[in-house]
Amino acid sequence: MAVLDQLTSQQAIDLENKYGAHNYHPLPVVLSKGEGVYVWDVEGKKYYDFLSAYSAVNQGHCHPKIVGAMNNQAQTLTLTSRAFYNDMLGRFEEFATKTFNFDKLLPMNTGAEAVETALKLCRKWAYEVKGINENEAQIIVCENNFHGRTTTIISFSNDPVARKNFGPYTDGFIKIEYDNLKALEEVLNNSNNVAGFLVEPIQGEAGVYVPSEGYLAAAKALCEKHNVLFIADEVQTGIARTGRMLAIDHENVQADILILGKALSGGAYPVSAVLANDNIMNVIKPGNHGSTYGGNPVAAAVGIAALEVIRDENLAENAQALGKLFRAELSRFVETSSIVNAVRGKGLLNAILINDTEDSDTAWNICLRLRDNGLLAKPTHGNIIRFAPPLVITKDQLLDCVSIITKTLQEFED
Ligand code: IF1
Repeated sequence: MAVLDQLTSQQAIDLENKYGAHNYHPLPVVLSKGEGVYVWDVEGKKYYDFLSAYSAVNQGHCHPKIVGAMNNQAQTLTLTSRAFYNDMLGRFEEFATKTFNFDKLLPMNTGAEAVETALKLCRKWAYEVKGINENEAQIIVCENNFHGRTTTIISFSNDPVARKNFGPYTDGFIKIEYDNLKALEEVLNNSNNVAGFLVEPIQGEAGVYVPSEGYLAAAKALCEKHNVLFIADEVQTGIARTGRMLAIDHENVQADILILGKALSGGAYPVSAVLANDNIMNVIKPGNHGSTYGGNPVAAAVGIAALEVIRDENLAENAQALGKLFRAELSRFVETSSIVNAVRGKGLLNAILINDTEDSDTAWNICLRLRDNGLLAKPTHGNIIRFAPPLVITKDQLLDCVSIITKTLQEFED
């Protein structure tokens, strides 16, 4: 069989099982086409995508403006490395820094790379500006965090599956309870070596935990009081997903270091970035940090187009309005449901809590049935199902999906 011959779903699955590392347990569906809120499997069945590649495809699959920008740049100049300048990076940096109100941007590729960049930047600022003794900087993180999968990042994870047998681990992190200001204040009052506080504005992987109203603003105020950098990981919550350009915008919080990824490229190409003002970013000198692909012309062209689509199609406003509708509709179902305990989220980052134990396969079985019924979603931890469609979804499409979800859940009621 020639490599590009049409595959059946089973053939594709068998190939991955035989030749691919088993670092995922995908839902058994093999996708071959995407457009807007829809994806198709190799047999031609159509689905609503309610995961959006974990909020990377906010602008919808294969958005013509983003794909057009990528195609055009890919036929012009793809990669120069940063050994030379290119005519696209500065334009992306200017557009993105003005969009998010920062002096400077450091371009990377994946979210984890951007998180690692932010940690290095925070530490260097701590030694050279704040004056902490070298190698003594501490960065506060939250229990049940998810910031990526590099060795340093999993060093401060408490997920045994992501962490076990990858030691020895990186030092210099203090873990506190999420959404607990007293825990943050206690650490800040008792240590002069704290450099930063790294936080997800909503904990996505942990199960779409939305913190108490005012938590982020109060945490930022505590950081300011103690000359500690507030580092917002908006890789999943950013780029209009929660109904504002950034999730921290709901509380008018300006991060000291902002981390972006995923939908910064609309799912077309790996693009991530770290943004900060000069008093922080200027500690980075030539040779301190970099990446072969970081800031390449295609990433820059795609990043500009992806941000223009968010702006021009008012996707934050759409996420805000349709997110409220989604939670209102699901809340009505929850009132009389024996299988769903709650619905929670912000904008179009939502989740339902299934009335079963974490180690049950009920949420998985519900996702299999949702797949059969034409909607793709996946459980996060155990009994929580995340719902995150592309932000280009219309009201009619959303109500159609609410109908699919509630009818499917009905099949699992007692
Ligand atoms: C997987 C989770 C989501 C992220 C936040 C940084 C990163 C992520 C807040 C790193 C990435 C992805 C990774 C992907 C699945 C997905 C995920 F389930 F892993 F936790 F979304 F919740 N900060 N999240 O959510 O970005 O390096 O992946 O570009 O690893 O399975 P990345």
